[in-house]
Amino acid sequence: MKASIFLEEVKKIGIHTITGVPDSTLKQFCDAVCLDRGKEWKHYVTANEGAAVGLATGGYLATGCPSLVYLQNSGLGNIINPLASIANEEVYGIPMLFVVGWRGEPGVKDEPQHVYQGKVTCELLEVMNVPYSVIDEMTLETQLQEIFVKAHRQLEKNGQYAIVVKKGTFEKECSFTWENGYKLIREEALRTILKELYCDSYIVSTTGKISRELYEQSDALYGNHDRLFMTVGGMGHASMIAFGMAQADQNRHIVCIDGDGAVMMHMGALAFLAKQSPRNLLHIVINNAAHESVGAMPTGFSGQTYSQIAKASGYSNTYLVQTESELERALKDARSKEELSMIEVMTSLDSRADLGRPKESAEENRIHFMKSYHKVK
Ligand SMILES: Cc1ncc(C[n+]2csc(CCOP(=O)(O)OP(=O)(O)O)c2C)c(N)n1
Repeated sequence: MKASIFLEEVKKIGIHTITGVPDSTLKQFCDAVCLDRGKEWKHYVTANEGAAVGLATGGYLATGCPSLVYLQNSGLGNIINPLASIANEEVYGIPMLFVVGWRGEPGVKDEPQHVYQGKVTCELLEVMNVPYSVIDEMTLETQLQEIFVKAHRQLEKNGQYAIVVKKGTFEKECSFTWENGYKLIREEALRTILKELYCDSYIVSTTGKISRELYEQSDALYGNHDRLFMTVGGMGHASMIAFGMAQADQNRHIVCIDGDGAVMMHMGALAFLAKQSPRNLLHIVINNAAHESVGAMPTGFSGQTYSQIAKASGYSNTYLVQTESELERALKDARSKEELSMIEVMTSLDSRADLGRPKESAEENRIHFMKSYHKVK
């Protein structure tokens, strides 16, 4: 299906605002919205999916028009609270259309973080009182029109409706590409970080390609990845996992390797970490100004730097680096200081087409990580 045809239907039911967090299943849809050749949409990439529900609520209060909120099904967790306690018909009754990318659909092989989430996706919508239809590459235009008739009816009753999108539904029609102007390649920066820190630290890494690149690079450099805990799901929570470890044993050095989109998703963690100021935690943010792992859509960030925000929040040391040698210097300096530090590394949008995925299950990764952590105690 062409995203442009889908968007025509969206327009017909009186939606002018599109907001959400990108997803690889919705890549073609997101590209079409970003390109917006007809300048038809108000489009906002929010910090997290719950924030998009907030935006849609305000938009409705001001205009009487519903908005479209797009998300990967992992974002359902982030929307549940505002959906149940603001938008639901038993509360304010705020109409909105959800477009949900379905990762982990039962019977379709997918990554471990998507399996359970995929299984409960439709049940979650049912329990949240959101009627839905599922579309895939076989869905005909006439069937889509019928779905939009149902959605429109539901929105007119001040309810919500969801269109659940299976993998491969949207065909490639146009491609939104851009450059952020930075030269350092993320995977090379990660290799430098591992060389400097892997042997005497434990690493908690964020969702997406950062973890996949760290996995391959630690294997290439050290023949194992036992000191790496990959936060494959729970986007935005890696720094709190790292803090949980750091506070439990102050004699261990913990490194969180985060992405800019992930930091933004739960940015309150920065203020919390600054207040706690663990001396044994180094927070590294790989900033490419995009959700690169799911198609490189720019984040909604203002252009201030995360290191500025960390500094203002109360981190003891912050560094902003753009080159390999600046990164090496910052790593050495931060490691010598034993105070809560953030190193923000500006990187390009490049990644390898042949990048692999972890070979063992998430549970096996957790077991190996804990064994390596407890063995040397
Ligand atoms: C709650 C939630 N929403 C959306 C996603 C889909 N997702 C996976 S990785 C990713 C992008 C991460 O961006 P960033 O942290 O900047 O790292 P980058 O991919 O740019 O290295 C997104 C949006 C997700 N996993 N979880």
